[in-house]
Amino acid sequence: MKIIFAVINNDDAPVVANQLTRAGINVTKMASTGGFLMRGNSTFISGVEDDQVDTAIGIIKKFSQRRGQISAYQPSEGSAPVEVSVGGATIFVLGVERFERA
Ligand code: 2BA
Repeated sequence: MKIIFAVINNDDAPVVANQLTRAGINVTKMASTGGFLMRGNSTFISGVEDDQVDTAIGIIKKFSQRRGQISAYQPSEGSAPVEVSVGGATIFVLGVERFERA
């Protein structure tokens, strides 16, 4: 079994959650904030069997769009705001030592 963490744009989160659920993949959505832009995003946690990992990642990639967003971060005082490319999704896959439902 694996656990997938996926950081997803809030605008994509509803459709990604819906598509994962339709594919029989359980998911928990948590409200999160990106450390660079300090804007809200969504972190999905999904515990899946090994043979579901590629399906889950495929769905996340398919429904997560890459977007340009203006960053308030200024490398030096007075420098102009810069546009950064955000997403589609930042995905981590970790092994699960033990899983139980109580
Ligand atoms: P943020 O930290 O708000 O980052 C938003 C976007 O800003 C990033 O998009 C990237 O294009 C840019 N960015 C981030 N740090 C930067 C820096 N030090 N200098 C210049 N540009 C920078 P993504 O890479 O697509 O990341 C989207 C969101 O995914 C991030 O939001 C963060 O919440 C999460 N994330 C990305 N990489 C991560 C990692 N290695 N570990 C944990 N979370 C991560």
